[in-house]
Amino acid sequence: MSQIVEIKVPDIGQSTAVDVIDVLVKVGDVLAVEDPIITLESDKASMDVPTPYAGTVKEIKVKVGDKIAEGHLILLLATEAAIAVEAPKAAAAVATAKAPEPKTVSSTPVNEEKETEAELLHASPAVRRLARELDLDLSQIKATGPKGRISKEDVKAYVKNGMQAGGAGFNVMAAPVIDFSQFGEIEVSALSRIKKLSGANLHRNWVSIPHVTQFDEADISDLEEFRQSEKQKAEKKGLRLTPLVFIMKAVAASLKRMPNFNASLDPSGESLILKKYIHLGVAVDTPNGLVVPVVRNVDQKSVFQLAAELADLSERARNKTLKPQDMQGSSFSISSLGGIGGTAFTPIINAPDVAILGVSKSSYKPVYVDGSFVPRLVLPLSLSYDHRVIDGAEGARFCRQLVEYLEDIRRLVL
Ligand code: CAO
Repeated sequence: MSQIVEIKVPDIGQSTAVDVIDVLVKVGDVLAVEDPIITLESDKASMDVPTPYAGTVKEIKVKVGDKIAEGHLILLLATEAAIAVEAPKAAAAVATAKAPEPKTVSSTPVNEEKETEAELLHASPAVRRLARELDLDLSQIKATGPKGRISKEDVKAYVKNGMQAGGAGFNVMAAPVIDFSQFGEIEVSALSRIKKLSGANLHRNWVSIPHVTQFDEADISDLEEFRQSEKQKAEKKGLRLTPLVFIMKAVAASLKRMPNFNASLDPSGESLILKKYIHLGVAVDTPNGLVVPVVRNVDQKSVFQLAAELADLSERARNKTLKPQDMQGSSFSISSLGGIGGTAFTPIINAPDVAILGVSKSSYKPVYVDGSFVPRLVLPLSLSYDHRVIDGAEGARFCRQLVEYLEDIRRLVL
């Protein structure tokens, strides 16, 4: 006869709450005793929590991002009374938690070949996940942990050394360690997990890609008039029709005309991989840092569909419910600071894309038309591109193409 048991957080060796960084099981999974069910991460270490019973997962009571401590309910498990074994003692659980074995249960779709190869390497699920998120090959990372394990510090050191950029290390002077409290009162505030991850990616992209940023301006007075005329219709559908969705359509049309911008450089640096799909990464500002969800097949969608998807993705980015798949597969990115302000900026390319469009706030400017200055709404654009792939002239032409579409969106249907 089966019975429902509550699986709670065992003694994890610290009294304060720690982050749930991975939920390794889903409802319906059949578990054996000691199978890891969640990964926790404290300031010092990450650890897997194993199930003390065999059984079938009935209900999961935690999610990634929760902060939990000893005794917190993790999940409900249906067990056969006959096969339920005594829960491991707290100390045993701690021992397991301190030395988690590599495991393969994962909610993240991964390249199976890579994973099998990676399984042979010693690294905790949290370290594997970090490596996956940073798109690093574990086999390239030097392990310095006990028994040849790859630690988080090893991953960080690898990223810092810039070894993944074709072996081109950057030997810069280490930043000095300064005790700022000698100059006045200070407070130390930990960086969020997203900030740390995106920081490592941004750093890699900034140092490994030769960026050029091309600036341009589009007269969007007519577009704005059209947007205002459609705004109410959108509101009735519960949608916000911001300039961004029109910009996305104009970018998609420009990418079709200039496919080199919708591409990735082959890791060998020998060829360009041109993408037949147009998936746009859109940078979203969240309280925890920058995330870049991807809107797929932008060329095939209406501005209303794009507005709905953008609202959904940015909402999920802000309440931390985006899935890894939602942030994969971009072929070009847009970073819009138009809702905030500024006249121009130099966005960092979201590798493996080869270009990113920065959008600043439109404003009325005197524009010389037919012999006199008239007030026109002008939108500033900043296009950063990878100069290994794109020449300066192509960069300027792409901006001009985009401006033409934005200045007369009727061209989008041609
Ligand atoms: N010029 C003038 N006004 C603009 C504008 C522009 N370029 N872009 C947006 N606006 C207006 C919108 O129309 C809206 O006003 P109304 O409500 O009156 O229509 C207001 O500004 C706010 O827009 P928004 O920012 O909420 O919406 P969006 O569709 O433009 O952008 C999103 C959505 C998710 C991209 C945005 O909220 C965001 O997070 N931006 C920040 C991205 C970021 O951090 N980039 C930096 C990355 S590099 O470190």
